[in-house]
Amino acid sequence: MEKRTLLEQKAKEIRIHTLECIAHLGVGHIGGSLSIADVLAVLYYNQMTVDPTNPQKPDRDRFVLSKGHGGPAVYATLALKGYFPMDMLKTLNISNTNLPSHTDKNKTPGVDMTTGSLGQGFSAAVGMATAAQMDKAPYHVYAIIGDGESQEGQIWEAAMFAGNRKLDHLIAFTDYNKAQIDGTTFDINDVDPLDKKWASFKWHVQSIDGHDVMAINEAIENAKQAKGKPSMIILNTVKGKGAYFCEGDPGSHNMPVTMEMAQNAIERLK
Ligand SMILES: Cc1ncc(C[n+]2csc(CCOP(=O)(O)OP(=O)(O)O)c2C)c(N)n1
Ligand SMILES: [Mg+2]
Repeated sequence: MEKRTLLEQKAKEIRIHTLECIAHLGVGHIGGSLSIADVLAVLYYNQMTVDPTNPQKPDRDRFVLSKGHGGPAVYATLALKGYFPMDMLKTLNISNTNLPSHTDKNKTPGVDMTTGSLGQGFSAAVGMATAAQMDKAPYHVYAIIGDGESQEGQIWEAAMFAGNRKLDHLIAFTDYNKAQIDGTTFDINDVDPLDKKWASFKWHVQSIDGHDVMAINEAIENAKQAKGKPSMIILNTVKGKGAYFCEGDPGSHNMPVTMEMAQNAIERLK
């Protein structure tokens, strides 16, 4: 199968299972989960060296979802990869679950960092990349931060440290879906120009269509070639991408989703 077709198919499957598990619960962070489906497909189906049968393998690539509320999309991806049975997706955010709303490394196989308090996961990713550099280890550390999350001061302290330390095994993404919890990022506290900000912190920066799997793949290849600098790939995305009932709507942050809504959305995706 052609690479684009395969990766687009995987992104579609991630969206379908994300919709299903949130609808099974009845409510969830649908908007920020669906906007990262394409980057997750590229990472887990073409770029990352991981072994679902050995999630703690020392030389594996690491992945940190710093915007931890996008957990459902990560769980859909990990289930599809075989880290745990697909049926477990039905336990999203219920009592005593191993799939809490926000990602938790002590609960879910394949999750490398516990996140949810915005800003903190990215600092942990920078720490992991520092360890990789000190150990001369081969692995890369991938992290996704939100555009609303980028309004947190902690992001910029970690960014400054990573740039100064030349952490070139760190490849980060901003899910630039233009919305956070209370509205658009422009209205609340504008993060523009993100590209110039990251470049001034001594990062290699690319800005691409975050829903184009081949553009994402190429950007990661470029990032791996950029020696002596960490990489920021700004993903221009749409919140709720792929769900007709909330696509592009800042109100999609955390909303009720019925089985009927999910089924209708899945029909349109197919
Ligand atoms: C430190 C902290 N402050 C506030 C929150 C509450 N909160 C959860 S999600 C969110 C908005 C995040 O927006 P963004 O990073 O753009 O996420 P996305 O659009 O991808 O859903 C906020 C403010 C939090 N989780 N952590
Ligand atoms: Mg956002």
